[in-house]
Amino acid sequence: MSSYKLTYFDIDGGRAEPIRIAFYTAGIDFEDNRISFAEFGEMRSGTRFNSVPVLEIDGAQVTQSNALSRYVGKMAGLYPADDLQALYCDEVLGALEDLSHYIVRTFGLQGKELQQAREKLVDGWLPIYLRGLDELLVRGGGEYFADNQLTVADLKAFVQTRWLCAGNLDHIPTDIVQRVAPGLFEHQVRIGADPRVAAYYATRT
Ligand SMILES: N[C@@H](CCC(=O)N[C@@H](CS)C(=O)NCC(=O)O)C(=O)O
Repeated sequence: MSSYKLTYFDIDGGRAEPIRIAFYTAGIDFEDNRISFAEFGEMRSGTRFNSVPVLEIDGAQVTQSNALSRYVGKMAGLYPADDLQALYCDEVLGALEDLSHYIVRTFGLQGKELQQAREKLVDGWLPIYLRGLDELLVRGGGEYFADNQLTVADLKAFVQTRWLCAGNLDHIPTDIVQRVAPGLFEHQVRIGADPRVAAYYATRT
């Protein structure tokens, strides 16, 4: 049995969250190494791409959150065996990653500059991605993005839309998902209530 150590920020969200939920669902023990931003600063240059999450498998570092979600997702039964359904799942993972990049680009901005950058997102990339994801959900049958069952694509969408709704991002209205992509908002509520996801969060309280 391999040993797993997942290093990421000490937040219940972000790029590592679907990986954590997938490990939990698979019933696989892993070291959930939660670090502070200061600790990340100290270890940053020791990571392969100066970023987290990093998964150490028997001591060897592997990076790239979507690849890690797929890897652990397969062990958890949260990744489609069918190639077309896997493609659908990957499309969602990739789109969500692109959307993260647009949002993260506004980090570090202050005052008017931040407001303008965020308003531009609200009028531009955010509705484009939210509507697109809503359409992909319809393609999947309305409940899940792929495979007619919970996959890591649902987990990543849940984590990201919950973040958008949480009110932590100044100048991004907390009702944007509900307003622009109602199906995606309902999906967030449904995935949060999934017994596997709810059981994971019960361990966090
Ligand atoms: N493509 C990478 C992106 C990783 C990434 O950008 N991680 C952020 C945290 S969520 C990070 O470590 N940023 C540090 C930095 O940019 O200095 C992945 O999906 O894992």
